[in-house]
Amino acid sequence: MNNNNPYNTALTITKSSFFERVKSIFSKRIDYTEKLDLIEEILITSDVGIQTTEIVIKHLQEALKHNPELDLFNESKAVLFDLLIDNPIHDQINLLSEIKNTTPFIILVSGVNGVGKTTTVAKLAAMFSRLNLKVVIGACDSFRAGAVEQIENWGAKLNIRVISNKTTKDPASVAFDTVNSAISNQDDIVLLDTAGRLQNDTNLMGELEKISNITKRFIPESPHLSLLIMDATVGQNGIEQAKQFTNSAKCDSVILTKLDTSAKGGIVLRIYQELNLPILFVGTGEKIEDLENFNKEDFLNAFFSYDYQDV
Ligand SMILES: Nc1nc2c(ncn2[C@@H]2O[C@H](COP(=O)(O)OP(=O)(O)OP(=O)(O)O)[C@@H](O)[C@H]2O)c(=O)[nH]1
Ligand SMILES: [Mg+2]
Repeated sequence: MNNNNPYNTALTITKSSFFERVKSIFSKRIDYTEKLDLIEEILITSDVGIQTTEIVIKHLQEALKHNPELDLFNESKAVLFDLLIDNPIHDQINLLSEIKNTTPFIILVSGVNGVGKTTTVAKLAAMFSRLNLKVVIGACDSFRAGAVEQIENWGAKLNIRVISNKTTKDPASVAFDTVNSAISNQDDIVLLDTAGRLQNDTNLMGELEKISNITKRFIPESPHLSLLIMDATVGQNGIEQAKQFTNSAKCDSVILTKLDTSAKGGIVLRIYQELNLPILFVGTGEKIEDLENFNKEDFLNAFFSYDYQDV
């Protein structure tokens, strides 16, 4: 096992529930049909999703016809690997070169209540700052009490400018002030933290569009990146909510938070398969440095790193 793999710790809970059950399958004296049924159940309850699970099981059934001794565990891993599509447009290296060529690079951050948007904005701001990029944050959550103070506190801790306006309830006007300020201050990156909202709240969803329209007044092709923040612990409901967000906020990429507290790391597969969105980063804890680049090899290696052959 690769000890530098950041997902080994982040996936501890997923792995313990997933692999404890895989272990029980391989220790059972049952035939392949029963083993496939159990693998199917495990994939579904780890939140890999029905569509993806069906693809894996059909593939295993076919492959077993040719090789009855097939290593089901490694074969499942290989199928899942192929399903995690590469998206070169928004991988981290391309992101940095896009940022360097576009000033200011505007990032809109949205998502359901409490998924970790504000914390992720702070983590991203800290990461970009470490790369010597000049960052400004727009406190566009004028909805929840205490939201502006929360991001201002992060700004003070990280020494990063935060633009806010406690006298307005209009987040688009804060976005306006932030982009305006970024242009005069020659900042590299604008991060817009927005209020948590439910996908069926048409007013709040409309606000997201209004924020995008305001940034377009300055730079027509902005926001350059629309990030959907998703909480790894939410499962099926989160996927349905995300589908609505991708319509309203035209999301390009996902940051998946709380992977450290989730038993359902399989949601990663569903984001690729059902939302057709790449994952740019994952949140692996509450600390400012707990943000990792998403890398599919590392992720699947950690997901499948239980050595069942020792059982
Ligand atoms: N364990 C863990 N906790 C996280 C992670 N990201 C955020 N959190 C915690 O999740 C809680 C909510 O985080 P916020 O950043 O306030 O979430 P939000 O989406 O901005 O919330 P609203 O603005 O109310 O919609 C906080 O307690 C964070 O510390 C993560 O990757 N892992
Ligand atoms: Mg927030």
